[in-house]
Amino acid sequence: MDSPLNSEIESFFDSAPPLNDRAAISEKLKEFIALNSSESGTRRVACVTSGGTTVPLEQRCVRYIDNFSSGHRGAASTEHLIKMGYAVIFLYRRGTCEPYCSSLPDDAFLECFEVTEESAVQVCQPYSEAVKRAIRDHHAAVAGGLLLKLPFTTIFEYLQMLQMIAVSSRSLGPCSMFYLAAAVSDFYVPWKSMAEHKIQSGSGPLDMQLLQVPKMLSVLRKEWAPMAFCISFKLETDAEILLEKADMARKKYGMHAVVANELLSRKEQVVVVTNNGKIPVYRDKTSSDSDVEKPLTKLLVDRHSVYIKDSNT
Ligand code: PAZ
Repeated sequence: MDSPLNSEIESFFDSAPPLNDRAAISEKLKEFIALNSSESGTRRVACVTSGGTTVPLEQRCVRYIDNFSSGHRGAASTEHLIKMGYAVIFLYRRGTCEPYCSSLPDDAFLECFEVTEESAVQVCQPYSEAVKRAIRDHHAAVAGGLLLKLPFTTIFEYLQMLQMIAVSSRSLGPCSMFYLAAAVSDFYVPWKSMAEHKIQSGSGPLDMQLLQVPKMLSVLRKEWAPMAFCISFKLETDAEILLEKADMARKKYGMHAVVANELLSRKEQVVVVTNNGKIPVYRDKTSSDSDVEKPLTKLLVDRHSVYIKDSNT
């Protein structure tokens, strides 16, 4: 690793605070990958990233930079991928949407429950079917070894965990998919130059320089998981530049597809940008409980099938 980009990446990882539970995460990954690989046939495994990373401004963090991502895209896509036979490593921002929770009520958690005359706890009637279904589907996916949930908060945790997942899933070869829907911070404060204690407000305006987070997509493609099928997402607020930026990212980072979406319409339509065309994908508006993630994941799974077939010939 001696290019300027690689030395930026090295210095990002060198300066990152070590992951608290690295050994436990590594063990979980090892078990999950082993469970889904067998001599009779490896299951396809997708790493779905979801939600936004934070950028701490202080080591004993009181303040941080955040972004809008709700994690809905990642959570819904995970459910569809599992339905289509994938095992999913769900790398998600703590506190954002999780798979099988989207049909649960938005009401405060405690409003869904009541205490019976016999002092048992039960789910209030209007919610009971949705809660039962969510619990059943979630527990079946986890117990069946089809869903591994790994939470992150900061950009440091996210990138370290992504690297661990990519390197651990190398043995899956082309059966591995990266579906990178998380909104990843573009700028950060290096840990070593970060204030340890809460920044004081008495000394006038805050003057702080943020470094650019090195782009890890090309290193993911070339070094961490060179055989994996990789899909990244591109979000813009200006529809005029969206498709061009998505295509630039596809070429620059060697992605197999880039999903282009615009902030306000992202739940209704996206465009999948590939080397042989731009394919618009729409939510089925005739059904109120449909989502755009269903046709999107179907299309990408079909592309992944072709990729696996081509890799094996
Ligand atoms: O998490 P969400 O459902 O609210 O939004 C999904 C999304 C817009 C974060 C995702 O589709 C996406 O574009 N992620 C990459 C964002 C980026 O360009 O960094």
